[in-house]
Amino acid sequence: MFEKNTYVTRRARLAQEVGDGVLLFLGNQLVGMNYHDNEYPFRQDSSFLYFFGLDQAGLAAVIDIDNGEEVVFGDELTIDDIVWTGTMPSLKETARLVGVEKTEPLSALKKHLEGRKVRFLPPYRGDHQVWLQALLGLAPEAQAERVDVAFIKAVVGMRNHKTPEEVAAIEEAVDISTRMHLISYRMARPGVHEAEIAAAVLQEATCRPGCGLAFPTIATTHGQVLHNHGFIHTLREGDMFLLDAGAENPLHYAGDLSSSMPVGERFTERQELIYNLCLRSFYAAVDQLRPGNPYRNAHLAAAETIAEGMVDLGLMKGNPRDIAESGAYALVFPCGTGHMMGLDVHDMENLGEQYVGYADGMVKSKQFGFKSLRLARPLEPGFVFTVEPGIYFMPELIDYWKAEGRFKEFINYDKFEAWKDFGGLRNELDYLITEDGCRVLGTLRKPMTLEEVYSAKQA
Ligand SMILES: [Mn+2]
Repeated sequence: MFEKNTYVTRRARLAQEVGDGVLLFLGNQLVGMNYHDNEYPFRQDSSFLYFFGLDQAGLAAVIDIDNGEEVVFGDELTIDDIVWTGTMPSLKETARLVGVEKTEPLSALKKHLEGRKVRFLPPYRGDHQVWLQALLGLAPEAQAERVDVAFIKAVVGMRNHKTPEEVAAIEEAVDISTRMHLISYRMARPGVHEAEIAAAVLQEATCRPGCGLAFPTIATTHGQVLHNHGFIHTLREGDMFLLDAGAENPLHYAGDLSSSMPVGERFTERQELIYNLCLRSFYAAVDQLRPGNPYRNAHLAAAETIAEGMVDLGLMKGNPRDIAESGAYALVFPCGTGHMMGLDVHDMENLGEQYVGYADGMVKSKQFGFKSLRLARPLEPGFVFTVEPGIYFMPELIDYWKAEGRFKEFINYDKFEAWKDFGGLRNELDYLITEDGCRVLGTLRKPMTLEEVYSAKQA
């Protein structure tokens, strides 16, 4: 964990910003995979980590603003527990490390909340919904509309601005992530299984104490399928391989990178062409990264660059800016250019994209393509996010739009027929907004140019 003062200061600021009531934090619990005691790896709730730093299961906490009190609720180990877990520091001792003097058994939490103005964050796990029901008498379906917007906004306002110690933690995660990717460049060869590369990437993340994956790895020769977790294919000469993988550092800050590479020694001519177009769209987005400029402009710059390339290839027609603004670009780029990143790889997505990635008064589009833009708001110093435009030829989507005649003023559907077997690719890096611009995170360079890709394969 960070120094005690980090957590004390964060809680004090949160209490001041919300103003009154009792702020309730439910820590995560162990969850059974196929029976109770065969558990998924434990991952603490990120807001709980941010404000209380305690990385163990079965805790809750309150910041009682009205009474000026902070309490961590949890049960001390009994001798029955110790037989299985060994001796652990007491909750009292660990709570003190984050500046909380008062601990109580979990059973005391309900009484603490009775008759009080309780503010809570959106639950994203079934057991939290059941727990909230037991604590507050609110049925799960009634909880979404009772979440506390002032509480959410205060948490988002703080967590969206990374401090130097958080940036250092993220850079540690990004460096591990880069090492994971460098392995994939060396491994992607004809005859290798996707699963072998996924396993090697996992090994690189988990061989460091306290580290792990920040999200399930994508390691695929079918990059056009955006979230492809199957690992069922064998790499063949002529394929492209896409890796989207990232590590968590021991404090659970994330890195998130993507790489695209040829399986053989070099891309084909057509693959090189699309790779370079994707790279140009990447740097067109990066050119827009500075305080005050909405990230939506970075997305539009990437979309316009891709549209230009599509026009040059005869796949699209018209003015690239119009293709970008109309949403027609989404045929080959159906997702957003990037997302906030921090303790969660999609930072605070559980609190609501509207609050995290959009400023007050900005409305998130419902249109295909734009609706997947998780980050659009004007950028501020301390924001950390990804940049990951991609180009994807998805036969199902091409056929679907073609049948509808969607955007036929911009799209030469007949030309697309020859590209349906192309696949998809992207690169992804992580950026920090500084006082006067931006900087890429991490001290190691991930291959980006064709020359770098080819030499990483030889390394
Ligand atoms: Mn990402």
